[in-house]
Amino acid sequence: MIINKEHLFEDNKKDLKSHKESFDFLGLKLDNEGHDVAKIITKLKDFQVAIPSWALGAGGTRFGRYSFYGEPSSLDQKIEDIGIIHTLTQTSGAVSLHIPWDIPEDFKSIKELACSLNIKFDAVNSNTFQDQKGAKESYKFGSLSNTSKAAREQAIQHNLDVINIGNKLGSKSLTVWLADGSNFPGQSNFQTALQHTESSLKSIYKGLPDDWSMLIEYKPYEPNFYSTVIQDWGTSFMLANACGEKAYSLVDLGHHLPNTNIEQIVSILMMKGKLGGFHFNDSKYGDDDLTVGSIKPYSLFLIFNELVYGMRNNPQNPNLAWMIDASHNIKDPLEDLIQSLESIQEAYAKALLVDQDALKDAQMNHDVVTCQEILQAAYRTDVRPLIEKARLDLGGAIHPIKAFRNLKVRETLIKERGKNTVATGL
Ligand SMILES: [Mn+2]
Repeated sequence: MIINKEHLFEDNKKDLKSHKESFDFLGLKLDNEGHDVAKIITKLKDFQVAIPSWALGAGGTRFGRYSFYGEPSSLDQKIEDIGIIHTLTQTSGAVSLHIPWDIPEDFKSIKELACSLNIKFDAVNSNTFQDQKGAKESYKFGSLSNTSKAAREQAIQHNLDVINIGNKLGSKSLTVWLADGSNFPGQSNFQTALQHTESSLKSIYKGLPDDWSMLIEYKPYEPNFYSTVIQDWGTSFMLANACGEKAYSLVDLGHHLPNTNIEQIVSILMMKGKLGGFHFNDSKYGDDDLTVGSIKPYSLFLIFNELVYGMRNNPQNPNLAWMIDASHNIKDPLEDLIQSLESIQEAYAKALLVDQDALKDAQMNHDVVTCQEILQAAYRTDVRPLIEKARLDLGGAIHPIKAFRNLKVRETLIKERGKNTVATGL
């Protein structure tokens, strides 16, 4: 399904008047406060978040999975789904492929399809957390860290194959997330496991094209419940430094123990020029993979405040690869992604409103109350009219969820694909 632009234009008409009124009101207020509204809107328009190829179908837990009707059953259909979200939101102009779940059969045609929908190929993701059909070696006891040289070599080769696939599509980065670790004390030698991991990552790094980067993700626990080899940002940072200047840390919001100060991690990594990518989701307890901004929107804002600070003040840090890494167990996956995109844009827009100079002054004067006032004044601003304006200017929907329903997207997908399709890899 491809959204008919004329139908979308017609649908927007219903909300045009109220949008304009709220935008004019907010625009005037921000203008009076000294903000450059046009510049903020340009920044919002430029902000694109990749959708992972595994997020278009219903997710599940180890207890079960409830499928969603009309799910995409091929890579083509997944890219079409991202095209639908991008047409409505104008902020998801990239796909992040998971290999081997989504290896293109025909590179040329998949590139043409993505191009026709204005979708770029972002980071490619390797998978050494499960055994693949016909694989000689098992990852049951680790991949890049395995005590078996043959298993390590198989995992290294897989990552090199993923780079090769990404290269044919125009990707420029490889994301490595390792499930390696141990379930019981004494099972694994911490030092040997880390040494093996470092040397395996260096072998992959050697195969990286010059204009590529390697993003190293960390996670404290799960699937292993006693130790994880790359458990935290410090370990990821250490490995990125050991590999070289094209290797970076990747922060996934859900990959932290409760109450970790993620904004501080973001800030320090950017100061060191080593924050390469970002995975958005939200959580209450662990790696819950919930809709972005659904549980802790203020934390998300504080993280964006540091990201904006870093983007302004840390030229040593590269442009970030942004991606939503969530799982949709009970919602329509496309509606869930639209909600996540909206939350990301909201947090970004609010962070752009923080008066960094005034904050610095207040910090210098040890005026703690004013510091909080400055942050919360930005956070409490309802920035939705700015996001609507950015979308509308680009031809998107004023209210993407409403448009999704008014244009009967899910009904059409079910009609086209049937009820019982299942997205690959889930
Ligand atoms: Mn992730």
